[in-house]
Amino acid sequence: MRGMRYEDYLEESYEPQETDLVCEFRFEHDPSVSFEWAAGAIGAESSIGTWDPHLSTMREEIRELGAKVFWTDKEDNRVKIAYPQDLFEPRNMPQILSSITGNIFGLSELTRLKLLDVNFPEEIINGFSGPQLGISGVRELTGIKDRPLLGTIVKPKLGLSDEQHSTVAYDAWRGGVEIVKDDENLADMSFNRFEDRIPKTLDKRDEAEDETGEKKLYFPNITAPLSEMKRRADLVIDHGGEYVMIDILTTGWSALQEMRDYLEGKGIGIHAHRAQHAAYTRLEDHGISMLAIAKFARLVGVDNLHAGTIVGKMEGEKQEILNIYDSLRSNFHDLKRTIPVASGGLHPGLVDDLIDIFGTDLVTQAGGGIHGHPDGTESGARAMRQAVEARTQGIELQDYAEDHPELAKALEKWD
Ligand code: CAP
Ligand code: MG
Repeated sequence: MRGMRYEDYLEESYEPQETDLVCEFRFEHDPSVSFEWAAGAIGAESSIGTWDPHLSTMREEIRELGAKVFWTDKEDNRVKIAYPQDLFEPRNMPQILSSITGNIFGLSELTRLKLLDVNFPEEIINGFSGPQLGISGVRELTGIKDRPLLGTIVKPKLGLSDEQHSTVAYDAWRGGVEIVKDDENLADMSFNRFEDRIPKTLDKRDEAEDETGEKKLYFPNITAPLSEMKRRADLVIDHGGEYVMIDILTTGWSALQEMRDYLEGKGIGIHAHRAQHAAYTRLEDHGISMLAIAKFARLVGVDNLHAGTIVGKMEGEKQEILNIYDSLRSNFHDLKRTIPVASGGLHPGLVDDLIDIFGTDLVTQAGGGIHGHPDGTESGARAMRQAVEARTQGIELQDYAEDHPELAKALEKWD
């Protein structure tokens, strides 16, 4: 039987089938190998191949399972690769990612490799649950139809006691945000026990709802080993919570998938924090794009996903972030839509820019930009709400600030 060299995985006459999973990669290679060798190596090592072309165990029918590098752009070192869906176990995101984001990133001659984009065949899409609430569900839950949802992260991110934490949350809700969330590294701490924080903060949510007549949401961070996450989710549900927050990259895809299944039918939303993403996404020429990660996350089933701000403190290229927002919010098969979350360095003075750039289907979160208000959390939340009101009524922020002192002070400090 013919051997299968890396170059044999190039098949530019191949037309991808509807049953193929298709990935786009960009790469750089060592001068000791050709473009074709390197492109083929990506296809081979992410599907059925290895370095020795002459495997005594190879069978003619197995060759068909090989990935096909069907499109190449030598100028830009980009390739598109089609993978037959039989290479993948449906409903097994870790297995899929062990293939298309696995060994290939470490091949010696591939000096750089970035997974830019991925498109799944219908059978794989249909195997996953997708978001349980989606954008329509979270809008229904909050009753807010046509403006961005407003949220805050309790700050300082670590150090407050459970009592202090719940008071900060209460102040923010009273001031006018709908959502209060824990920070990504807040779990069950010696100074702030999960079991104490949850009932206290959810009680404060109830109080704030009674006082304001508005629906309020708390996103407790349940990030932990899997069995513990389930226990913490149960605790949240038992105390009347409607959402949990998970750091989806540090807990991992298996845990996320299991949690999504665990919450099925319970109507509980998942707020996905993407802490660690920049270790994969930040380098332009190596890693996994945030667009690809967003697609994995929506498929598995997160309702809210941190997706970048363009105007805030976190790095991110404008067009790339817009593509991520589009992807999360697009109508796609039967999957519900995931609401993108803009977070990091935001404050009331940036609300106009955010709506100009992203429209209204997003969550706008501000931590420092609310708790850093000169008059405290409640005023900070009020200022944020006023900024959105101004925009909704078509009034310039500065004009609206004339008779809204909280907004005026926020603009004075940050704008
Ligand atoms: C924001 C934040 C968010 C990051 C996430 C923080 O706080 O709580 O976790 O912005 O970034 O800890 O930095 P501030 P991303 O509002 O005080 O900046 O959404 O890019 O993953
Ligand atoms: Mg944070």
